[in-house]
Amino acid sequence: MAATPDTEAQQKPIEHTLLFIDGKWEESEAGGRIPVVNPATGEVFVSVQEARESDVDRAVLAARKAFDSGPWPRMKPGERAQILWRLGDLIQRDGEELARLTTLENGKPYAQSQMIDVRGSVKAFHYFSGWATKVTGATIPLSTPGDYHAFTQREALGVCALIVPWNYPLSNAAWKVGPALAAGNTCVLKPAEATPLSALRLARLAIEAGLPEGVLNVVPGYGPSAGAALAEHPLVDKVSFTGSTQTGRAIATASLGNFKRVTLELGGKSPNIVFADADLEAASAGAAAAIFSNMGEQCVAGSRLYVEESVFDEVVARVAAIGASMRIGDGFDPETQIGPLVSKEHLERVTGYLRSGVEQGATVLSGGETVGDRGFYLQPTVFTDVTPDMRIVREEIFGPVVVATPFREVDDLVDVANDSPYGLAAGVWTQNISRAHSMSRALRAGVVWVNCYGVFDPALPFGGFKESGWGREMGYDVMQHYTENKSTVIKLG
Ligand code: TXE
Repeated sequence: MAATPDTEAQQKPIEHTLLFIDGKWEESEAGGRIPVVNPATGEVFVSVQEARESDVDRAVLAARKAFDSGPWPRMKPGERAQILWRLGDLIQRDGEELARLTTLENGKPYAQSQMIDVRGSVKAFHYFSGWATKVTGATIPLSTPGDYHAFTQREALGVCALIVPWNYPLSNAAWKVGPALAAGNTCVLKPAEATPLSALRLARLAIEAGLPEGVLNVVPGYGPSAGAALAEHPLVDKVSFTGSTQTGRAIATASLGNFKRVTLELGGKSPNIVFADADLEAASAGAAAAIFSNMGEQCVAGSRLYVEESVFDEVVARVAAIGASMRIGDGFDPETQIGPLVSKEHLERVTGYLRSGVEQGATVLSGGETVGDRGFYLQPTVFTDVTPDMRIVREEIFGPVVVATPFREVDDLVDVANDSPYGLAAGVWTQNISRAHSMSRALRAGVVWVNCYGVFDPALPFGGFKESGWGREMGYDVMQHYTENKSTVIKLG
């Protein structure tokens, strides 16, 4: 494991640790604090104010006021577009600081914080800035007797509660804040308790970009208190959530009180399928990246690897070798390829899966051990000799752990690949174009990547089939989830 580099990045002060409500930095009413742990060291390096129910209430009231009587929903779409574009520019300007905060709170390699989290957020705000001026309705020819002019228009929903997880703390926020604001909504963003810092920094940039007060509020807090208070709040019109399927279910239930609009981006157990005719070097590298990048803490992780029997040993050996060669270490060490898992609890959850795999008879082909005695490091791990009933095959592990299975018949393979309560993503590696299309059709997943994996774009709809969620993020699809469709009928003559 790489040595921990100097602690300059840790020692620079953290500027924003208060709640952001109604355009102001506020103390929590109950005075609670959330300790923020650096996953690379296991040490608390700062604490932020903890929002409880009364703070969430203040934030929702601010967002309500900003929606009901503030300038934002009434502003010309072009002006909203300019502010969102500027916010994207400011994220780019402060990219180094945002990447530092992301690596400090999440642990991922700094270069990945820059390339994926920060750049992804810039792209999201720039892209959604464009939608502010392009959400339109239609004119509808009626067959009703009489003469009418009928048309639809898409209107903002109101107050959106945006509840995000810790694996991509900044870009997950951007994926929600961007479209919500482009449509003219106001928001309350609740970052995950482990990763509040980049979201608070985003709030500061929002003021600088010219967002009116109350339009974006940021309330770090715990799920069962602050998160649940948002999901239940009668003045919230919509919840957009990314996180576990279990919490998604709780949010859907809690939101029923006033029938909030709900979109959910939940877990996955995505199949990644390698046919013998694939470019095996590219497929093996792609399969390794699909599960080991971001420490496997990705909803789309290619966590079930299916390889055609004739090339199984070769591909799996290559994936294991890539995993074994990855440099594990502190995310601030430029040589690090795989950082720590996000928290002690999460490391324990993942190692619990490793134990269950061994107990249920699977073979650890490579990895399988924690690393070092400080921080939350785990080796990239490949399991073979797995059976479909094992917990490591059925449940989302959310760590750098892949289960590999050989296949012979394509029909059986499709059944096995689809045999999951999840349906978020899938990968297919083949040079046969007809097979690529037929697999894409047969796989029950929100996105199918062929000869690539994990390709995201703000223009590309993203979301899950089955228990992987409700609705879509990105693209025009998401704009529909942040607007209501209103029909107007005018009698003529
Ligand atoms: O998730 P939670 P956790 C999966 C992954 C991981 C597991 C648990 O398998 O191992 O979830 O992680 C807020 N009402 N994913 O416990 O609980 C919480 O504060 C309202 C997949 O961290 O789903 C945080 O902001 N909100 C995933 C957010 O929900 C509540 C990303 C996510 O936390 C709440 C993360 C409640 N009752 C984990 N309880 C993905 N799809 O990418 C918690 N929260």
